[in-house]
Parts: sequence; C-alpha cells; structure tokens
Amino acid sequence: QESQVLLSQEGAVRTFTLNRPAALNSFTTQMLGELLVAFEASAADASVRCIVVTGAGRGFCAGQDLSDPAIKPDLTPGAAPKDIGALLDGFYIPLALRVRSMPIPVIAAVNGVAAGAGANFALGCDLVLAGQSASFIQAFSKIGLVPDCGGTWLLPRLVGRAQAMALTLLGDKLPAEQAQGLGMIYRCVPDAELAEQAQALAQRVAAMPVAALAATRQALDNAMQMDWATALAQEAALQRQLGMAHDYQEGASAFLQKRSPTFTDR
Ligand code: T3D
Repeated sequence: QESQVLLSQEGAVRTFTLNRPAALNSFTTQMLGELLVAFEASAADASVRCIVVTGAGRGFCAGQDLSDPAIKPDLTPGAAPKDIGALLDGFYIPLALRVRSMPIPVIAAVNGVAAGAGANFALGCDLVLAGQSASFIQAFSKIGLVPDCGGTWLLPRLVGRAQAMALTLLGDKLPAEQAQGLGMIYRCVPDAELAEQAQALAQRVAAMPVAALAATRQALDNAMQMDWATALAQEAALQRQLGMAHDYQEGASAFLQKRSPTFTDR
C-alpha cells in the first residue's frame, strides 16, 4: 500500500507531505492514521525539533475524502444513514489534540487549497505560512455539516465572530492574502518561495528552546479561558518549571557570555 504521508528530514526539521495529489490530498482513514503515527513518532524522537506539514501537488488538503465508503451517503431506499461522527471520534479529534499537545512547534506550509477539515487542520498548527495561490474554504456548510477539526473554536479566536460567522456560514473561498489580512494565518508568501521560507522558518524555530515554545502554546491556549489573575498564576507556574530547566540556564548564560546558545530541552 502506497504511503499517503511522505516523511523527510533536514537537520532537526521533519516534513510531512500529504500525498494524494490527484484528490487534492483529501483525508482518507489511511492518511489520518499515518498522520497520527507520524506525529506520535516525532514527539518521541529527540532528533526532531520542528515539524512542517505541506501537501503534494496543487492542493494542501481538501478535507475529508467524501468518497470514503464509511461516510458516502447510500442512496438505496431504506438504507441506514452513516455515522460520520465515528470518524471524528476515531481520527479527527485525536489528530487535533495531538497537534496542540506536541512537545515541539508545528508549522503548516499551505501550498494550495485547504478546505473543510484540511483548512482547520492547518489553522490548528502553531504557525501557518501559505503560498499566494493558496486558499481556505470552510466547506462544511455547503454539504450540511458544521465546522470540525477545531474550526468552531479556532475561527472566532483567530478572526472574531463576525468574520468567523461569514466564513463558516457562506463557505466562500478565502485567498491566502486575505487570510493574512484577517489575522487568520501568520504570513502569505510568493508560491515559489513557500517551501524555502517554511524550511528556513522551521530551521530557525528548531534552534530555539522548543520546550519553552510548546509551553508558550499551552499557556496561550489555556489563557483564552482564564481570568487575569489565573493567567498570571499560570505564567508563574510555567516560569518556575522552565527556570529550572537546562535551556534557561543555557540561554541566560550564553547571553551573559556573549555566545550563541545550544538548546536541547524538549
Ligand atoms: O466524516 C465526515 O464527513 C465528517 C468530517 C468532515 C470533514 C470535512 O472535511 S467536510 C468537507 C469536505 N470537503 C469538501 O467538501 C471540499 C470538496 N472539494 C471541493 O469543494 C473542491 O474540490 C475544492 C474547492 C477543494 C477544489 O476545487 P478544484 O476545482 O480546484 O478541484 P476539483 O476538480 O474539485 O478536485 C480535484 C479532484 O479532487 C477531483 O477529482 P477528479 O474529478 O479529478 O477525479 C475531486 O473530486 C477530488 N476531490 C476534491 N476534494 C475531494 C475530492 N475527492 C474526495 N473528497 C474530497 N473532499
């Protein structure tokens, strides 16, 4: 069986390439399973300090493969409707949770259209770069579903309720440049520079104290539902923990000794 997620590594940066270009890399259970294994293996592998996720061909990911027999409507009269919630429980929820709990940063390099769960999988990553010809589509409403893969949580936080409502109700295609303008993604770059810029950004991040970066993600996400005093207490608890770790000793000493630091915590 051909792999639907290609893995490659350059230094401490591992790249996952979604690889079903003829179907715009739409998610099959095989691909989702391979992605979960790839995240798990990278989390456990100290040689990996940053992940880049991108797509093969002209698309990033067109969301759930709608031709999957597990969810494809059976139009035979009297046929029982399919339980598509099972796919969320079995694959999309574990995947979204895993991305947000990775011990290292995850960068999405969105090379083309990102639709449905493909869009929200990308938006759940820590930094989102997109090529100028890429676009984001909350395609769910067009087929009678609600946004999943974290879309209902992510979008209002990223772009505010008014834009989140318009994007999710109307399902219009949002070009990458506009996505950057709305604050939905980190940056839109020329198509020809996307792979190179994503790799450079990932190499830069991989050389940083990634354990502190993962703690920063956790702190920001948690703070969304905290009051001021609780958020301050959370910062103190994380700072206490990080202050005792190797990377802080190394970072602060390197600064004082006017040399480059070598971070190793993970
Ligand atoms: O289990 C559940 O269902 C719950 C989970 C839901 C999560 C979701 O993601 S729901 C949303 C699913 N995604 C969509 O509804 C998007 C469907 N795709 C499109 O609307 C369009 O393909 C795009 C706007 C993304 C791109 O349009 P375009 O014109 O650039 O390309 P195309 O010609 O439509 O697609 C190229 C090929 O990919 C085509 O195959 P063909 O005709 O060349 O053999 C098309 O059928 C295939 N493809 C694209 N998206 C999907 C797909 N095949 C299966 N599933 C897809 N989602």
